[in-house]
Amino acid sequence: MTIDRRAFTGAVATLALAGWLPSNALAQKKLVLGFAQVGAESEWRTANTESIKSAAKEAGIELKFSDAQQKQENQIKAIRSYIAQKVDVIAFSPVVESGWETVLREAKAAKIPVILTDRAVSTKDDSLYVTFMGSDFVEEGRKAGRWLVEKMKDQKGEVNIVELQGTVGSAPAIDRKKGFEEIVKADPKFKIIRSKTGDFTRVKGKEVMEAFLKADGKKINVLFAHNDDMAIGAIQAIEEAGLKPAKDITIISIDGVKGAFEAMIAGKLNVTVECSPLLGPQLMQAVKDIKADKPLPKRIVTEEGIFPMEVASKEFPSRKY
Ligand code: GZL
Repeated sequence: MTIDRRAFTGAVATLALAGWLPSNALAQKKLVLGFAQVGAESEWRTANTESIKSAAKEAGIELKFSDAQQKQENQIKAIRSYIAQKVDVIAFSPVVESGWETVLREAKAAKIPVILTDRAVSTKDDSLYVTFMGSDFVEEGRKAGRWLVEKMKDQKGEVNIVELQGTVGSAPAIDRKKGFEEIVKADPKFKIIRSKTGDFTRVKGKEVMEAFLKADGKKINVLFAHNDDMAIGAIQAIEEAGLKPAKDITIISIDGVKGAFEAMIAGKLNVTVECSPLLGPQLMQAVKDIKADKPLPKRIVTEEGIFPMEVASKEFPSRKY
């Protein structure tokens, strides 16, 4: 026999009001959040997980947490288990944009609200989630492009760019590419000569950069990496090829994790565009607001900056991730 969580809460409230239960009986019922995380692929993801876990503890929310190891089928399985457990709210960071409508309809049918964090899903039916909180990845790509255009404004000849893309089909990979190309395509001297996914990891970032160097070596002027972890892997490949990162090849990346600041301080990375993983507090507030029937905007955008190597030493001590 399964007890419906909401009916149970209503009964407890009635009994408490009638004085038949201690008035704090309801107060003891913790909100339960089921969170299906992408994986642990990068420094960014680790910081994001830490933010969610510590914020849940701070907010007194019971957190059920799963790590999908960057596999969509594992995230879907986790969401289905949260539905079966009748959690109060489900939240997740969709590893890729497509393929979510069926499981989101199951959550809707079970009357469990869903919050998207970090990455978006592609769906025409935005009733399938309450809100999407996270960065504007297109703007992150534009910031990277604008920094490069400014840096290369006096460069007369061609500027050959290689690109390390994030996970194929993921919102950050699609949108960062879109924003970067929107800016650099305005000047024909910028040419993206190679572009391949490094799946947001250091290992694959190094492997793909090794292949780029083997194919185009001396022709490469710029590396645009969709995240710091791939850039850090690529820096190793560039050094092993006998080249100087951030000097022989200008390197632009995104996230703003500690490893990127250390690379900039060491003079091996030129700039990182901030993408904050610290979504935990905002997520917990949204969970509480939903359960208190407070309206939430469909889209909550995180405010972010850009950090060139010249400011890295000054900024590093105050970085939170
Ligand atoms: C961006 C996030 C991306 C990071 C990567 O919000 O989804 O996934 O840029 C992480 O480091 O793996």
